[in-house]
Amino acid sequence: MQRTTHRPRLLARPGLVALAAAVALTASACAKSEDDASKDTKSPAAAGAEQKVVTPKPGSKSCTVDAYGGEKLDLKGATVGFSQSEKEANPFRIAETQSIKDEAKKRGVKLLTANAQSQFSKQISDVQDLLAKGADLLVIAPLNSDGWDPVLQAAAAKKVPIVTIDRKINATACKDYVSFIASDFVEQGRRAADQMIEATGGKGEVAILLGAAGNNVTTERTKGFKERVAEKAPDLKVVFEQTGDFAREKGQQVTEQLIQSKPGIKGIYAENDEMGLGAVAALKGAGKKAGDIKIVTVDGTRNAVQGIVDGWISGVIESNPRFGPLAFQTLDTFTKGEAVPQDIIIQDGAYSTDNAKSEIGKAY
Ligand code: GZL
Repeated sequence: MQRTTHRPRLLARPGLVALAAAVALTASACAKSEDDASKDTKSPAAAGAEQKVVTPKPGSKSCTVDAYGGEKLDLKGATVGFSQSEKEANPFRIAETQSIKDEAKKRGVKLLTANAQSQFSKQISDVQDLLAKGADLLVIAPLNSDGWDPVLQAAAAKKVPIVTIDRKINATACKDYVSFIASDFVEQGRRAADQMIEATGGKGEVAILLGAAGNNVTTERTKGFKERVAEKAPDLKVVFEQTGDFAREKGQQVTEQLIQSKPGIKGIYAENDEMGLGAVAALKGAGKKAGDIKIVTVDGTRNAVQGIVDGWISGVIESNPRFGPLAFQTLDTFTKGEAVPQDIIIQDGAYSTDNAKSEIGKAY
């Protein structure tokens, strides 16, 4: 399966055209060849090509600073606060934070950052702290989808607009936050199912290493996978589901239990690469050979794509964490008074045995 990239569809409304055009520029300007990417002077985490292409969600409403109740301002003179959710042990988080830092630096925007170390209560206090330190705008990568009211009220009281990236918060667009920029996680689950069906021949027992609870990524990646399996491979049965909390160690522990309790398991769908790599470690520890059990994961980290090359992993669906260009383009367009989409869906690539070796330079 070849990696796919799409050209963004331009929309009729001026603000959205400006955003889409700018992002198209960003995407094309950054869609480096592998050689260029290898010469990238940025940190390894952000070295890959920016495969960010944008399709404002079909039917997405737009948001303007007037409708939101904020004030126009010059982004260059503003302070942006970035709240990261999980500890930077996961390459997804490392690349995401690096992308935000790189874009702020490129645009000459003052950036304050905070990392919640995967503790939701800390993320709430982090954001309150960013507001207290004078952030004029906020970019938040939420750990959980619920529990944001205290922050939303505090930001609204100071008229500080919020752009959310990656995971969704259950709140009102263009009132509690301006825009939500993310992958289509249900589609990621569907594409993972396609790869699992191909790897297993569509028959046998498979397990799901679920992501952490309390966020839309886990629910939507699970939904997409199960729907697709039911639709395309009724003889492929999900017989085991347990959370690995998106963590490598937990993914390994759960897989160790899995192969004891389900010795005939044929495939493992890991809802992120870290858990998938934990599963590989468990299989190696149990004396399995590469390919004995088919593993499909989601993210697109370099170690997981290398796992395809080494034969331990069958496929990786990308979840591109490089939100920097899009997040700042959205803030720039919005603070100028132009309309931005309330929902921006990025389009992700995929890796398989067909392209893992040639495209690993785009992994993070
Ligand atoms: C997905 C992101 C997920 C990654 C995991 O956008 O929220 O969180 O897939 C991370 O690696 O833990």
